Amino acid sequence: MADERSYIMIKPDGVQRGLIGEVIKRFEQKGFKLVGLRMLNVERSLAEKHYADLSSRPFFGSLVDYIVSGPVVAMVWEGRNVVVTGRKIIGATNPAASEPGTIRGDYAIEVGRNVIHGSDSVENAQKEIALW
Ligand code: DAT
Ligand code: MG
Repeated sequence: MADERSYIMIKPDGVQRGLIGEVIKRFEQKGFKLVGLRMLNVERSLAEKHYADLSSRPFFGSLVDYIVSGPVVAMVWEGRNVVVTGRKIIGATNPAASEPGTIRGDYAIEVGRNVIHGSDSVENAQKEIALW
């Protein structure tokens, strides 16, 4: 669908390291359209809702601590297959497995500081866009 949308978020480490422009550039140059952008400090309750599926995992507390540790850049990107292609641009969850050329492959080494979030399905994208 040409008007498919994904929720993409630059996490606090990405903002602090000056990677906002680099992330936007990669999505723009691919051909996607930025349709919404907001910089915000995240309430703990919002971070917990965003990652609710992971609430039973041992790293959940530190994941939420990380997301609330500084401002994030919350964005909505639009375009054909943006969810799946956005995940490819971002790279694998653990930067140790992310290919060079992906955002995580180029800019991260630790799973707990992996720079960026991207929706993993069209359904979750709709939920996340509504949430944020
Ligand atoms: P993704 O962000 O690639 O969609 P996910 O939804 O499985 O990955 O997990 C969300 C975030 O949680 C991920 O970006 C980093 C953190 N995380 C995932 N697995 C982890 C682990 N084994 N140890 C520490 N943090 C982890
Ligand atoms: Mg995920």
